[in-house]
Amino acid sequence: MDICQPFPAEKRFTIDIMTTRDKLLAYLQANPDCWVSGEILSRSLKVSRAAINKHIKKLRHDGYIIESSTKKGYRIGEQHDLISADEIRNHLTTTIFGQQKIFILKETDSTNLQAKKAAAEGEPEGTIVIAESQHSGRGRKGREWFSPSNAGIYASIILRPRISPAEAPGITLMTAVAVVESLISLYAIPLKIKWPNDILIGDKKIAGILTEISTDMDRVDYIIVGIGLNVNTAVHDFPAAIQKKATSLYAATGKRFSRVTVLKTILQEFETYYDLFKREGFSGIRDRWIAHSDIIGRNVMIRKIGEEVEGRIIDIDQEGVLILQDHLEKVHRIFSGDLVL
Ligand code: BT5
Repeated sequence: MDICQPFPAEKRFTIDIMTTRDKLLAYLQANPDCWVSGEILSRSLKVSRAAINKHIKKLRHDGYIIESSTKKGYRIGEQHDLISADEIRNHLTTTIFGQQKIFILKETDSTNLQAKKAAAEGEPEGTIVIAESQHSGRGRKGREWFSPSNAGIYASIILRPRISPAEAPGITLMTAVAVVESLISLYAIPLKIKWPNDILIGDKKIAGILTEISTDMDRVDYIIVGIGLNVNTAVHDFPAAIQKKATSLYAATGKRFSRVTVLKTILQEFETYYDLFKREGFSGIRDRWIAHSDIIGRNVMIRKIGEEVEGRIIDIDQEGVLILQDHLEKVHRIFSGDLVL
């Protein structure tokens, strides 16, 4: 079909909080690859043709490819999944995360670096920096995070919790629970947390978390939580070095997903678990973390700088410290490191 007739606005958009821009985009996306006349759009959305024109220009500026024809109207191509602040806020029921400033960058070095700058300039808790792509996306210890455009979620959140620096690693564990529960609730995908900051499908990594902390005397000034999640990346697009150990929602299921939907769900879950963490510390989420991590009772090796410890994980304590028993029955408290199963 060539020319499409969208449904009347009142039938399709019963919720008032959608902006004209959201509705316009939803109209076009609901009719991919077919023409929607400017007149119908203006009538349905109850705005002037000039207003439609203005919004189309803004959408194009944001990166949407929208064709126009004087005779037929407007047409958007399929597979548009751009992240915008309006779409994130649409129907979002959080009170902080997603409700403060959302910086959307087409390309940046690292959203964690940009969020740090914003935090140092005084941006409040809940501020988010998101990038379509990162050319210096970072993992822990200076490792790289592969961040191609239009495929993944690269987001950094500013937190200003009243906790001591020693409690900060619990934020990574809490974030992992929030990300895993978001994806399970949306798509019922079997995921596991690999201590401390990886999320896996089978033995392949789908997401990583980078938590960075800035202290002021013995208190936390701010924490940046960076989340990298592979959504629509195809296996052959991963660099050779990680092709065998990385995956995405698309690679795991064969389906493409809306990054905005995933991100919104993560923000909702993040807020729930962050509130719980602030009230009860890690002990409030410990049971869930254990259920998602499948690590207690397993034999592992923990690599730290200049040191390796081998043994069985016998517990994770109320503060989120791993308890490992080596073959001499010596008990080690593990605060950080890389885990090898
Ligand atoms: C992490 O580090 O897993 C933390 C990744 C955090 C990325 C986010 S994106 C938004 C924010 N801004 C940033 O600059 N960073 C954060 P680590 O545990 O050190 O794991 C890094 C290792 O994961 C690399 O050495 C690769 O082996 C692997 N890797 C890199 N890119 C990957 C990807 N896209 N998917 C899966 N594995 C990847």
